[in-house]
Amino acid sequence: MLDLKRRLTNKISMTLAALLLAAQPLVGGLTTSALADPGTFRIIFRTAQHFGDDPNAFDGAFNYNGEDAEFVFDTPGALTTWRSVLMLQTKGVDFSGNILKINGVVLDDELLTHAGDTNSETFTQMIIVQANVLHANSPNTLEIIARNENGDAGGNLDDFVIKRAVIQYLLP
Ligand SMILES: [Ca+2]
Ligand SMILES: [Ca+2]
Ligand SMILES: [Ca+2]
Repeated sequence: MLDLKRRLTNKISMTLAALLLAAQPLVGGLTTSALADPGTFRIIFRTAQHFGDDPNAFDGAFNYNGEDAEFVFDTPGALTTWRSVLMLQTKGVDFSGNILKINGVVLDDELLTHAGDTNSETFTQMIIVQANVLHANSPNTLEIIARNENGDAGGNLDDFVIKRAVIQYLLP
């Protein structure tokens, strides 16, 4: 168990390191060096959250939110005129129309489908958050909404789990 925890921690560290490298093209084209732009991150939540319409879809193993939930997080001093990156670990996403919003704005990137509810695969996804979405001086909200196969509310909603949510953003 400890070993698993350590491996997960290593995985996250590696993801962050890879992301720092990957973030450089985001600020490419500036005359100043991308390396001079500091960044930081916030953990939005770290306890696995279940969204959907079937409380027993994962044997009740995760915190069940029903159709949707909203999470509040701060990004103090964020350079909000730049894009940021939301990282999510997901499980059981098999419909493509689920919705992610930050501060009421629907994110361009959607949750990627990768495996059904009975598959134990966990998938790490990086999502670009558009510029001018984050708040530097007041709390942000991340809203996660489960949708059915047609991308609508009601009926058989996709049941899925988000195990962690982390946002990485630039500082001035
Ligand atoms: Ca709810
Ligand atoms: Ca369902
Ligand atoms: Ca599902």
